[in-house]
Amino acid sequence: MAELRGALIGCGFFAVNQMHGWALAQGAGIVAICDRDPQRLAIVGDQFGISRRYTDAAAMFADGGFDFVDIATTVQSHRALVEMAAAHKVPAICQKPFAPSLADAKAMVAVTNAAGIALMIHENFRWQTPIQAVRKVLDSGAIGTPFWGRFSFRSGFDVFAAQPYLGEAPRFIIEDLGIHTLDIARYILGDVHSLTARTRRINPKIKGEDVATMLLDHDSGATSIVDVSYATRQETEPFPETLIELDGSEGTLRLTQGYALTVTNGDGTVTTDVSPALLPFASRPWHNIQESVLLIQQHWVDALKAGTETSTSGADNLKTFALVEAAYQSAASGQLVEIGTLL
Ligand code: NAD
Ligand code: 89V
Repeated sequence: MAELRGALIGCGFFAVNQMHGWALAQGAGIVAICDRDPQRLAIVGDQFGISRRYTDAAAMFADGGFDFVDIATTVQSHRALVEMAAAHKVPAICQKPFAPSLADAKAMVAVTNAAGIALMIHENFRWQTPIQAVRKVLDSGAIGTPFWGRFSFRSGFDVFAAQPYLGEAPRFIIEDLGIHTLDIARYILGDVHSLTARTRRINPKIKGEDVATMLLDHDSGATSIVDVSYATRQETEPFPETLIELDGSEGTLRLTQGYALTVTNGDGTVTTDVSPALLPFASRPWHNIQESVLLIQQHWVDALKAGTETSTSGADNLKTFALVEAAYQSAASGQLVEIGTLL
C-alpha cells in the first residue's frame, strides 16, 4: 500500500516530537501543516521541510490531498477540528486531553462514528517501553491474578517552563498528567466501576490542583491507587517516570525509579532493565515520552492500513476521560463516583 499522507494541525511545543515521530514512522509522512500562529508554522515548516503551510485548518481541509489528520493543538480546539475532519471524512488523531468536557468527547465519538472514520486519542503513555514491559509480565502469568496496584507519578519538575498554559487552567494535574496515569491503570488492571479522589494545590503560583490521590475499584475486583504530584521534590528527580506496584495471587511486580522492573514469585526474584530507547531526536529526561510518540503513531499507521481499531480509540478513551471527570466530581463532593453514571 502507498505511503499514507498526513496533515498536522498545531505546530507548538509537543508537535515537534510528533513531527520527528512521523519522520521515523514506516508507511506514512506529513505533507501539510497548519498553525494559526505564522511564527510556529514557519519554525516547524522549515525544520521538517514541509512546503504546504496553512494558518487556517478549514482552508487546509478544503484543499485536501491527505489521508489522515494529526491534531496537536491544546484542548479548546479539539472538538471543532475533529468535527471538521469528520465533515471531510478524514481519519483523525487527537491529542489528549480528549475534550473540554465529557459531553464534547461523546459528541466527537458520535460524529466520527457517523462519518465512518477512525478516531484515535494520542494517549501515548501506555505505549512507553516500561509500561509495555509490565503488561507483558502480567500476560505471561508470572504474578498470577493481580488484586492490588499502585500507579504513581510524583515529581518536582518545572513543567510550566515549556507549557505555561498548564499554570493557568482551573484543572491541572488530573486533566494533564493524571489522565495518562489513569489510562495506564485501566490498561494494566482493566476498566473501573467507581472512583474516589482527593486533591490539593501546593504551588501558590498556579490556578489548578497539583496533587491528586485516587482510589479505583476495577471491574476485575482489583483495587488500585493512582497518585500524582508536581509538588514533590526528591533527591533524584524521576520525571517523567510512572512507577508501578502490583500484587498478584502468585507474586509481585515493582517498576521502580531508573526503569528497573522486579518480579518476585515462587521461582525467585528477577530484575530487568526496561529503559526506553534514546531515539536520535530525543533528549533526556523526555526520551521515554518521545519514544512512545513514535510507537503510538506507528500503531496508528498499521491500524489504519489494516482497518482495525486502535488501542486508544475515541470509544476506548471515553472510559479514561470519564475517570478524569469522576476524579474532579469526587474531589469536589468528597463522595465516591460510579463511573457508569457518566458513560
Ligand atoms: P502549544 O500551545 O505549545 O501548541 C499548540 C499550538 O496549536 C500553538 O502553536 C497554537 O497556535 C496552535 N493552535 C491552537 N488552536 C489552533 C487552531 N484552531 N488551528 C491551528 N492552530 C492552532 O501546546 P503543546 O504544549 O504543544 O500542547 C498541545 C497538546 O499536546 C495539548 O493538548 C497537550 O495536553 C498535549 N501534550 C501531550 C503530551 C503527551 O505526552 N501526549 C505532552 C505534552 C503536551
Ligand atoms: O504528557 C503530558 O501531557 C505533559 C506532561 C508530561 C508535562 O504532563 O503535559
